[in-house]
Amino acid sequence: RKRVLSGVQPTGSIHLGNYFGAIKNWVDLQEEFDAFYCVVDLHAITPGNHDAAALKASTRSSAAIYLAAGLDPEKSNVFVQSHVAAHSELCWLLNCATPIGWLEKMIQARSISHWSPYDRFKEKARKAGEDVSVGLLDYPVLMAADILLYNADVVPVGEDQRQHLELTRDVAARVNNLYGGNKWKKLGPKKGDGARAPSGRFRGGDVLKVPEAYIPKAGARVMSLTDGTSKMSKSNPAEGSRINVLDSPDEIAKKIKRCKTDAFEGLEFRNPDRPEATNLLTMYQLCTELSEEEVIAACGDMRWGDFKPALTEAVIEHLRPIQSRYDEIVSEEGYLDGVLKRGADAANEVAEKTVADVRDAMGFLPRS
Ligand code: AQP
Repeated sequence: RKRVLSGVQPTGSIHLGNYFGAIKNWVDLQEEFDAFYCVVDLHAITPGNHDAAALKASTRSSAAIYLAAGLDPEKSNVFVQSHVAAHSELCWLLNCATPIGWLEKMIQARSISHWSPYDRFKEKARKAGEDVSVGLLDYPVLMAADILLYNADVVPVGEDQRQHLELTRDVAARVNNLYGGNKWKKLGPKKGDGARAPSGRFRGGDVLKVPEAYIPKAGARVMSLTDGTSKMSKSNPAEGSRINVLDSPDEIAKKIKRCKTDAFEGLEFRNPDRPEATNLLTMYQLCTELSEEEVIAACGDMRWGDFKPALTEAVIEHLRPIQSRYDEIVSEEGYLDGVLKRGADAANEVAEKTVADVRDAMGFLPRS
């Protein structure tokens, strides 16, 4: 089976964007793939000034939301990134094989609108001021390590992450070029052209599998409630800009009541002058699982005053079963920890093997 790997950063509450854009798709992918889904806590500390207690709470609650949203521990390995030490170790090994210019080029290449790594870096760097951390520049290498450790075939990330996958490929190819010649590879009975090793193995071979830059059909994009042109985000200081998966019905109602709309008649998708209309209709469509035509048939003639309660109801109803599963998961003593332990054990087994191969190829003395 092909393997899929993905994760969300525990940098706050998981919102409808993370859920519809990522987690909900993972649930479908677990049927088809050997699935590894982690809470990427090591990525969450790149701002350099995180709150330790909040990180812990957010890591647990993110993992519980993964399960509540439908990830099945019998089908998916759900784990916390920092529980698999190989992520940090491989990141360091890759750091030393990655030219710094590759990272600088990534953040300078202004591309794909506000989803680009450039803007992510600039925005976060601006907030951090002079204290901007090395980790913020380096996180694409950590992401490369995440992917390469598991030989992932599929990495379900948004278009914004395409550059990261390309960097991952480049770094893997460079490690293979630099150190592949040191790897002893079994070539079977047929004679290869490498030097014969004592055990009958031959020199040469790839240390890391270069992943295909395959990005499956992107999940839905959910935009901010207060600005239909910027994405819904955990780090937006305005709480009213997002709906969290764990928001109470009252909070959801309040946020939708106050969300930005426009002064046009009727409701429509994709009018470039009406980003909020597109976003709120999309949210309605995602929550009701209706087609676009059905949404327009039901709501096209509505005024905002009628649509907002309908949207509120749809969001609350969609989230209700997830929230009640969440409550069960967190109240069952030891359940979540058990799932995360089994997930980390399975992840460690794969990741340790990869990092051991890299260590060996790079010339580290094996521990006896
Ligand atoms: N608004 C969104 N719409 C659709 N998908 C989204 N994702 C994030 N926001 C939206 C997807 O969620 C996954 C995990 O995201 P992440 O936690 O790694 O970081 P992010 O993309 O930067 O998400 P946030 O919520 O905006 O976090 P902060 O504010 O901490 O940077 C990814 O697959 C992403 O595409």
